[in-house]
Amino acid sequence: MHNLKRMACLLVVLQLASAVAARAQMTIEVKDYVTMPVTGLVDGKGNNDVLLSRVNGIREEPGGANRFFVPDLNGPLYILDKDTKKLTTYLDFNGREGHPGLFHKLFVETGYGSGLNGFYFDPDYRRNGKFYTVHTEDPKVPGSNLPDNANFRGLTLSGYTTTPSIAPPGPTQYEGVLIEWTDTNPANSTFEGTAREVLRVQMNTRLHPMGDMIFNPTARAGDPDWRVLYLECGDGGSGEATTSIRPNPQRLDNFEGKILRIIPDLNEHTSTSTMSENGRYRIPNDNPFVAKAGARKEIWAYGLRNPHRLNWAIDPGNPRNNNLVVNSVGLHTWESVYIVRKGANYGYPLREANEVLKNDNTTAALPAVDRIPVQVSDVTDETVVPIYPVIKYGHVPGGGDAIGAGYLYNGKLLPALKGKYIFTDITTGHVWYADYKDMLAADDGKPETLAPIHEVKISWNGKVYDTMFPIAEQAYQARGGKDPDLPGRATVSGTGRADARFTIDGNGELYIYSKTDGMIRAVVGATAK
Ligand SMILES: [Ca+2]
Ligand SMILES: [Ca+2]
Repeated sequence: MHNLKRMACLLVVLQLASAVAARAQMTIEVKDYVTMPVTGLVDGKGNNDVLLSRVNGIREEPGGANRFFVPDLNGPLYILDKDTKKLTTYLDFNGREGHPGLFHKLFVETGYGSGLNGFYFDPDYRRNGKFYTVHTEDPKVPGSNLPDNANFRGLTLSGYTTTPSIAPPGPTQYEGVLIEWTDTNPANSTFEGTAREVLRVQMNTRLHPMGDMIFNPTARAGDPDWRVLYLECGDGGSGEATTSIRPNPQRLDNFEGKILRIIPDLNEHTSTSTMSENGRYRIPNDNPFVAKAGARKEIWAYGLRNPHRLNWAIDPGNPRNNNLVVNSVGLHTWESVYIVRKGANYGYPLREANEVLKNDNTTAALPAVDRIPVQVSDVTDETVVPIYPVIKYGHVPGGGDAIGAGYLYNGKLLPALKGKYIFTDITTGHVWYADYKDMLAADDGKPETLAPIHEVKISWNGKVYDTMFPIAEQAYQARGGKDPDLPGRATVSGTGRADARFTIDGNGELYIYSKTDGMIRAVVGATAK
């Protein structure tokens, strides 16, 4: 009896302890890492020139070269020496109207994701010097769509040709272009070598272009995923339109609202793939729609609005838990994180997060029979159960307007973040984490189960903040920014965009960058208490 009582007591204590642990406040410490050159305007009035620099991630060069490659959506691709913090312009994509860069039709003016919006190293970069970029072009700008190497003489252009655009149904405005670059001498800070256009995709509007891409970091030579590229294509604004383009994210005959899976190198996986229509890349035979008449064979998953950040969550203890994860920006109601499954339909624009999206773009509860039609060009007689997110948050105070990048932390510096998926809201600058095990548990086919998310505070220069917003605000003002708070449109934050996103280095350590203030900050500490 006495023992039982003591055990009951112990249980209560244990439960209390776990409740306290669950509520422990996570705080990350961030430190200014590098100040990016201003490529916007301190008194900007437009959509994108209000941002001091449109830094769009950090990619660490494979092979221990101690260098970051840092793309700015406005055009420059910098090399950043990790020791000296010196920035060198390696390539510049902005060749518009007297700008010195490569592409006369680069489109950066409007649309938050427009410009140089994709950069990724080939997994075999150390041996082959290859990397991939995506940028947006405006076909209406006069002139050639071939690269202009006048200021990048190391780029050999003999034999360079563009490819026919692959267009979605309906009117189109802009194009996303995927290019493979081969630097014959990766040891220096200049480009010398060749480039090859791989894919050109037209989009209905300037919204939600093609952009982010990633290779499976655990794939090795001989594996089916080795050097196989996952490439996201936003819905081009189609899904929220009230015209005939609205079903495009659901239609399997186009690339909008999809995650694509292709083999850029024509010499790779030749016996287990087929040649693409444009002859510039291959398509793996195990893609889900290769045998579906009228469907694009490149599609891996579909029904997404703006799946603008891809990441691989790697569980060192259990490779079966390794997953491609996508953060997708919602319309007026929900922001979502999805675990990417082969052939999955994430529902947009018939669903937003785990609700119905109605034709008037408001949401409603799911129907009792939760199936949606399969569409190739027209609706087929098949139906499918939509796949639902594992994380969502709302467009409400304390939430945000647009989800940023997220990562399952696998570095060494911040043990408090082990096993946690950390992510931002772009406009409000909120930071949250979810336990990865909760995300896996929520990936159960049940729309109502979601991983709980936990607010993360931010310590910077000796003070603790609830969001990245006041941090970006102080730096923006200090750098001469003329907006009274922060510039940019945002509904929930109300007074501008913190524009905060995470990225990781080669060791999986976190950095947070903000376009508004043009700063990259390193995450140097994390405590939960
Ligand atoms: Ca070089
Ligand atoms: Ca679920």
